[in-house]
Amino acid sequence: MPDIQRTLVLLKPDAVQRELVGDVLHRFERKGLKFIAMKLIHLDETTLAEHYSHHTEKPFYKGLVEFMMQTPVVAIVFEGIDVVAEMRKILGSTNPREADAGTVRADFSMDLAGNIAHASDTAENAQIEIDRFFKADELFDYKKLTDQYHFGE
Ligand code: 3AN
Repeated sequence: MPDIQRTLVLLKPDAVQRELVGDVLHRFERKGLKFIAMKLIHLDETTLAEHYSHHTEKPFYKGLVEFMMQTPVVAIVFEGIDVVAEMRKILGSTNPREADAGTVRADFSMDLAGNIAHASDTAENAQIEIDRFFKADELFDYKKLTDQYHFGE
């Protein structure tokens, strides 16, 4: 049985300001990834403290929070086979200057904070993050007609 997972992606303020939202979404679509929810959210300090709880003691935390509140972010839920790892592969390493060429972060960015997008690192964390940003009735269940070309039977 294929492992159908969900993952949470945030297209960050640098993607919004630099008008890269369409380009990045286009890459996800061309890969065959299926979005089941998408919306703009203006993040607040409480939500960011939860989302970046592993970074709250870091010297860059305050700057990261200010940066993440500059504009609304585009929050997206993707669903599909192995989508957690596939999404992180497409985005590349956290540091855009270390990311492999061809990844979103390598191709579109130079800065650690302004690295275009966040994606969940495990299926377990994805569920926590999806619950943080979406209500159950904002997630859609539909059949994508192109799945047969991307995934065979
Ligand atoms: P990822 O988003 O690839 O899972 P994390 O969770 O280590 O990476 O980092 C979360 C976010 O914190 C990154 N996307 C980046 O914007 C920011 N960040 C991480 N390390 C630094 C740093 N040394 N300086 C500034 N921002 C950082």
